[in-house]
Amino acid sequence: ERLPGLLRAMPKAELHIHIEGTLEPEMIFALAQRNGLRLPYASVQELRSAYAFSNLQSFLDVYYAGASVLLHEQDFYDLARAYLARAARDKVLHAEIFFDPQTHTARGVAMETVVNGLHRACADARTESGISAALILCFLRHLSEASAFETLEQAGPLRDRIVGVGLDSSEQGHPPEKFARVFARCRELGLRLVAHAGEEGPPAYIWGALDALKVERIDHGVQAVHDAALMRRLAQERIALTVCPLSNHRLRVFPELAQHNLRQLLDAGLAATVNSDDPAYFGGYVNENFTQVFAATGLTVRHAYQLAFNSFEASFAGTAEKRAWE
Ligand code: ES4
Ligand code: ZN
Repeated sequence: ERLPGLLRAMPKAELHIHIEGTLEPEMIFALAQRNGLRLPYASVQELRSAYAFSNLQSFLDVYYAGASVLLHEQDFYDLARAYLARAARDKVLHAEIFFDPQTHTARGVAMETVVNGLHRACADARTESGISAALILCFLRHLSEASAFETLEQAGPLRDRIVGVGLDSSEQGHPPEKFARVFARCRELGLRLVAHAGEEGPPAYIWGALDALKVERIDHGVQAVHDAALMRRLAQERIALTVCPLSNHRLRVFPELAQHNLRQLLDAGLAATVNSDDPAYFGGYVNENFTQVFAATGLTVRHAYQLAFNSFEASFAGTAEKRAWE
């Protein structure tokens, strides 16, 4: 079968990747040692065995605990360099990287420590391997509107190092409307807007992300298939969905990968893309997401081409970069 080879060799953009979700167990142990921290796990294998999730929240608890080994600018730099090197091997030409500043500032790590480390990694990776990368600041939706505004304030001096903002963490019970005023302010600042919606939450949260937050892309969005009017709107406006098949499988959104609805989304004319979300926790980087979802659901070469095209079209790269990829 030549399809897996095509999927791996195909140029692509990755638009849904949490940098804290690329923290491999080995790096958690290495950073804990470097920073003089004690972990509640005796070994890499013991830590990995905690990666058996039943839903989004059961994952987030482990993910935030893992991120607590990140303290210094060099830690964020090393993390992002490792991801970008790994992504380049998967033929990722462009990556838009989410980061969660509130999980770090809550531990006393300064906003500029986080952003400067990540930004320097993006700049060096660009010079050394040609991969382009941009940073998207995500607000944690389980925290308050006031905390999001405070976070935006802290990022003010670093505005030029961020392409946009997103919304992540526990979805259920935290509808997009909670952050309408924060996103309106971000829009005034010229930031690009995305939000996680319809991962576990209902189609109403996707409507809310579009209408209350005015986002340009929906992260996940797989629950849209339960609302025909929403499907028509997403197709008509070419609102991209950044779909993460292995994440959806590991978090039991689809108990079997063969049940994944990526094909249904594409065949309805939606601008779906394939991404890795938190690859250190979900068992694979972007090419693994492509090869496994294609094998499980019978997608074709035409779908592969469409997904790669969608990823570049939906990216926030400049028009000069987009021309260079044609
Ligand atoms: C996340 Cl899979 C997922 N969903 C929501 N928020 C997140 N943060 C990191 N991974
Ligand atoms: Zn995500």
